[in-house]
Amino acid sequence: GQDVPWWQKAVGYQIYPRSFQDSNGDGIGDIPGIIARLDHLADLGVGFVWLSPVYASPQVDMGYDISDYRAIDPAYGTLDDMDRLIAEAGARGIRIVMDLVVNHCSDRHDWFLKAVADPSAPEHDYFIWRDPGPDGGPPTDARSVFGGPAWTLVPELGRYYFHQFAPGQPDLDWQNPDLRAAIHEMMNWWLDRGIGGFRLDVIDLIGKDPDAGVFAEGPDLHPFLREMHDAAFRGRDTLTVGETWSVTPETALLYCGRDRDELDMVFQFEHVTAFHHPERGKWDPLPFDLPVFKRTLFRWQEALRDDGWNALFLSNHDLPRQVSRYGDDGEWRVRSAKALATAIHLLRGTPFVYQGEEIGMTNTRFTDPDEFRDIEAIGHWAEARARGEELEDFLTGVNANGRDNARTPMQWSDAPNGGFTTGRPWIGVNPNHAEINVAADRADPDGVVAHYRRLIGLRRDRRIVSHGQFVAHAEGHPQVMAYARELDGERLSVVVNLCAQPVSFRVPKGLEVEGESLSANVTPRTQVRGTLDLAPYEAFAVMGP
Ligand code: TEU
Ligand code: CA
Repeated sequence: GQDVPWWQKAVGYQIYPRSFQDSNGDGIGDIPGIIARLDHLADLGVGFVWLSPVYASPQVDMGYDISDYRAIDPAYGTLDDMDRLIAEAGARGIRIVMDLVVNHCSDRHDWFLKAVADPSAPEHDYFIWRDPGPDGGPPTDARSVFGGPAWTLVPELGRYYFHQFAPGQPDLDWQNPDLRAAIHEMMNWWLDRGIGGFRLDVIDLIGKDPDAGVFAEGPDLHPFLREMHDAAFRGRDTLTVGETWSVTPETALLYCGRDRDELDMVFQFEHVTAFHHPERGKWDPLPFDLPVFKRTLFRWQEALRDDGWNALFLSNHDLPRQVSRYGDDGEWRVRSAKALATAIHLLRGTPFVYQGEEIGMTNTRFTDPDEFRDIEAIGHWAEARARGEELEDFLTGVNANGRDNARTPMQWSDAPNGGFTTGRPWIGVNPNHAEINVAADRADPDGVVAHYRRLIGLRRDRRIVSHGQFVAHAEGHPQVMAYARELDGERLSVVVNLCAQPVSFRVPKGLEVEGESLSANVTPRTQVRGTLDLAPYEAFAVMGP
């Protein structure tokens, strides 16, 4: 079809390497394990992988603390394994987009070791150092995302360094042009190796001014992104997607507008944070509210209607399993997993599938802090306990929104540990792996995988799915998400009942269509008009003139 970037017709698949497939029995997923599972991705039809970090790392934050940007962590494999993954994936038409964490590195990175050993070393100024505050304590009251202060003292220097995240993740000082040049050089080193692009971790933070208390979307952010584009992306057929928790529909085009020469897409999180308590955040989840959910997604469809491009997702390695958070992980698990996929995959933008989402994997249940592996939960439990909070209250939040829910091992079969490892897994496998696993789901022609494969195929093959204009409908309807896509006189009408009750849905005029059933999770329909009796979690799409 018309010359559009490859990633506007492709679906991404996020792999969290530690939990995807172990190949050597040490209980930790690895790159040879990923290579062994590429046929699963090829069968799904995804066009690229977003690979969470596999670089050398002490694993304080599961690889989001990089100690050598040009080395693969031995637990995951070698650079040869990485080259093999790029080649094997490429042979299946799948690009490898790597996670790049450059807002901070690890405190075990050579740069930081030199910075501490010798204040006059050039690497010292790759980081943000400040003298103690007037009381001898941290320079400001900034807090770490993982609990505790965002400043840590290096006694031998008598100075504090800034870390938005763990003390093991010192922020890099992007004000330093030598640091920026070193990052750009490393990015080109990877791009020259044949990767398909980057997912840029918390990239909205690199323009920070900690003295002014400005952390996200600082004054230098866009100049730095334009410089990065010129230094590493210009002229390459890559995909760049920024993780930007602070972005809004009003600021999105500053990142991904066609004439901005910065990034191709950004991950926004308004449909996630809409259900976080305003004060207590994710640890005190608000009940799902469909009109709020729809209003957010529809607002983003409008905002990027003529420029920019949406990244569409409900799950990732930081988020709870979507069928538990937004669907029904009990009686209607399979059908609601398909309904959520239909709702997201037929919007305008590039959908991302998180490993396990394609078989309707669910949250797990934590009963003891010893089961936590995520530094964020560990850090926030320490603060909650210090505040005298009860464990069961904190566990409610962890079981609803804790990041470890997404990090339990991929469930491949009903073998021990779900076929993920023959060893002792680094994190507990969800007990429901005996029923919920790839082998079982694939055996069902009506399984969740089959539904995802079809949706992914529609994006690849039907221009109305990839490029049709979005039209919102029934925005206020409390149970049904309905919208249309329109292109060249054709309409694709999408209707999704996102609740466990039957619903009688009066079709708005602008949504009416008669024609071909493109997708259905109950019975195929060819008509959208009048009043429809929708079954619980029934979802379908009909295309016609
Ligand atoms: O996440 C950014 C981030 O801040 C999230 O951890 C989020 O704020 C948190 O889950 C509370 O909702 C990115 C990575 O995706 C995450 O895995 C890393 O831990 C973090 O940055 C630091 O690199
Ligand atoms: Ca392993």
